[in-house]
Amino acid sequence: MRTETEQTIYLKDYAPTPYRIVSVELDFKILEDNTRVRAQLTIEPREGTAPGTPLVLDGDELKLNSVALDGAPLVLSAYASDANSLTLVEPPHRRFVLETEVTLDPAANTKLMGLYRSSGTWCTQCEPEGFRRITYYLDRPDVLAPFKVRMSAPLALAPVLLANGNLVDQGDLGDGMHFAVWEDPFLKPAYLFALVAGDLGSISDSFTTMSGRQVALGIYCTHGKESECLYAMDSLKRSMAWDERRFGREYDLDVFNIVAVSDFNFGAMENKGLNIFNDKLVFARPETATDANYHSIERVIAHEYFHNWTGNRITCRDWFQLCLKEGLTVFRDQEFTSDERSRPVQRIHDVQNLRTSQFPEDGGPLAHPPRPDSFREINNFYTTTVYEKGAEIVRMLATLLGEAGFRKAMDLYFERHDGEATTIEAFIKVFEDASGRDLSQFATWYLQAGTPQIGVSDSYDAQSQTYTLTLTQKVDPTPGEPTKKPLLIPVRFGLIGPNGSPMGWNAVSGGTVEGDLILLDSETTTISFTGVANKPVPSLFRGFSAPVKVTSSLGQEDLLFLARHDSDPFNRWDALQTASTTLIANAAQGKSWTDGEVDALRQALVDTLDNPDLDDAFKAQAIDIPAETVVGRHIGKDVDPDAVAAARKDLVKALVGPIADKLADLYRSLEVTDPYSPDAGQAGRRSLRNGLLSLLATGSDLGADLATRQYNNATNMTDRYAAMAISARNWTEGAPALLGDFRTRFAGDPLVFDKWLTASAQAPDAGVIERMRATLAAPDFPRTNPNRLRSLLGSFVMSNPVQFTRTDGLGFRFITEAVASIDKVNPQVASRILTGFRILPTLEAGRREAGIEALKALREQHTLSRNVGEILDRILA
Ligand code: 0A1
Ligand code: ZN
Repeated sequence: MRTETEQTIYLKDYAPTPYRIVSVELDFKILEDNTRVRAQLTIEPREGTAPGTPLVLDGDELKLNSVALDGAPLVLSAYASDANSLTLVEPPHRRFVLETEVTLDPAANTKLMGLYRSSGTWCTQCEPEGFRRITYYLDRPDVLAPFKVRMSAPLALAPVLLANGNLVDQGDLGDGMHFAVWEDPFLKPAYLFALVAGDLGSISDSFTTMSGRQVALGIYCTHGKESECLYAMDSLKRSMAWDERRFGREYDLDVFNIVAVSDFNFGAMENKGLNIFNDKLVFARPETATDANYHSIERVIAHEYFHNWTGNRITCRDWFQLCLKEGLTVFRDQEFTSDERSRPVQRIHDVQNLRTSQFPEDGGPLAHPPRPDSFREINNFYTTTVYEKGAEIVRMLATLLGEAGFRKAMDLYFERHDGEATTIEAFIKVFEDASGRDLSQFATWYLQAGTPQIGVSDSYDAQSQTYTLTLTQKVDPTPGEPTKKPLLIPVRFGLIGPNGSPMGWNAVSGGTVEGDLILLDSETTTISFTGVANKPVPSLFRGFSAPVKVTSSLGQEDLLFLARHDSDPFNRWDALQTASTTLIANAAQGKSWTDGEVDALRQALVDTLDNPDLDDAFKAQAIDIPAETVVGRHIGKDVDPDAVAAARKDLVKALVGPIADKLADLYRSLEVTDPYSPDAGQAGRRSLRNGLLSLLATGSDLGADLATRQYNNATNMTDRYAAMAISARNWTEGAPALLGDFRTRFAGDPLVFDKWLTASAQAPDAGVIERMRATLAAPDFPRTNPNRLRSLLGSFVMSNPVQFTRTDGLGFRFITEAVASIDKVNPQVASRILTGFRILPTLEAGRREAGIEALKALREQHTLSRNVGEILDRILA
């Protein structure tokens, strides 16, 4: 295979740069055809740097026009330059000013890193290593400097000129050109640099901070979309208020701007004072956005805003520490949504997400620790492990320290590290110092990959009224880590008596129990509880207190007992999930369920639906039968996705059959007649109604018609999309017509087109690949837009296991061929789609071989980017 470069970067090689950048002045001349960037970097050697040490600045695909030192052009022998670096052979041993000029072609930048154009708007993406595509620089997060940015552009093309910080000057330059100067007083790494120039509409608002300062808020977008930004603005103001309340964090500039763009590699970016967003995470109106879209907008607006403290004011020393800002910020956005909406419902949502994406990553060829110690391409490490497992680790710290202890530690973190680029070690140290606890064993969570598997066994001695619980922990080997250390695992728990109420105990021996927490710190922990009057049912890992898999000793009967009686809503939900996952997994492996098992599960579902004390959103989650991919993961190896799909369908039929009319009545009764609102109450009602529709479509004859009717009568996108997607996933007779109508009805709206692409890619019928090929080959398919590509191809690999893993290899080859062509345009998007192949080791041999063959062909037949090359090698290793 030929890839760009094969170099591996190691954390152990970290060393500070020999020079520091004291200040940065940038001048952008933006013209229709190209952009000229002049940089004035004031630089000085760090203490201890030997005279004559070369200064090596990073570049990436740059074209150098000129270079000068302290105002005088540099002679050729004083520097060396190519597209990827600029080296001053022997810089002065004192403070000096380096001036460079480069010319960029933003319109040709399809990688969407650095300065590029999206629908005519000039915008930037610099995290993690995009700034080096704008100018030669020490492009790493531990180089912090104040930035002043001057930009000029044609007024007609770019009346709006934005950058980080505060606007300090602007004016007309004649000849149709104008300029603006922005200054950011806060020291920042280059990855937080941003600039936007374009013809944009906007909405504005303001926020008064807790110390009484006024902050001007703006959201910029394509003209005509302004009213679709109002929910994002509302979310922003709520985020600002919440961060003051929960963490005492106040915003620090006079301006906070957000810009929505159509071409973006991720969800959004936290550039200081100028967040840039994928427009799908800003625009919302009821007719085109679903409740889930509103929920994501609220969450991501909050996430990027919260980065101002956890990421910007305190940043990462190097990219191995990415989890320092991302895990913590995801934890913060999860907490925000929990406080704004329903805590149990949000927790279930987050755990579902962890189980469907992080667990498969952690148990497959792409497993890596939240803080990795080597990489070839850092862009491949913006993973669910760094983000979501990272958040779980912070949540465990919060659990261990308690609410007040956690807040005290966070206060210390902000106080101690404000203005610094720091590390996971320093973060842990703060928690140790604030709590007096030794967290050295806990730190292993950051350093070790793999999901711990917890074994549970128990016994009860009636005579001595002693209940004994034995918990074991084990982590399977992951790539490069054959042996594993035991972790410190907090288990929030309770014991439940035969009548369903909580049980107490007199004394505990054999392990560490703090209140309702058991702390596991070794491979096996046996704890005895005395004074337990009856044999209890244990409720373990309440609220999902640790990111582990539990192999429970509980049978179906005990699980359904928990589903009814546990005071912990998470464990009630989880008991139902485990009960149905086990039945489907066993059936897919030839061990069918008994009528009694299905009757009991059905009754538990009905009792949940009938319970007036539970809210609709929770009920919707409770009746959700685990996806095929979740069951496949539970089986773990030699998985036959056809058998799993068939078993899942059979179980839903068996559950729904006798109660189809009751479910249909309930479905009808839940129609929302009030005007649309995205609030949690209304959204919960819709999700329950759509959950029922899904059960009816898979498990009875009633669903297909109900879905068609719902589609036609829908007054909002949530209901219309659900009806179409449910029809497509069950490939009902009406599905092709609904997909056809949807496509024409919303032609011209790219974000709605994404919904069509997603639903189309999930159709389980044998014709799906042919249809996707035709979609991709259409001359007007926007091949360079990440959202379109991810909606079609990402949805297919992640949620259509039956067709993706076909035995004839057609699904695998469809994806590898697409990846090869996308890689030439946008390697980040290509490599992310390729990660879907991490499923291979879990598949039965025929499918696995077909997948490996497709990957080998990709490696042999194409010149691949470093991004794709690394993922490919790790999966094939
Ligand atoms: N820091 C952002 C994520 C992000 C990473 C890379 C990007 O472009 C390649 C864009 C955004 C976040 O956590 O939201
Ligand atoms: Zn983030």
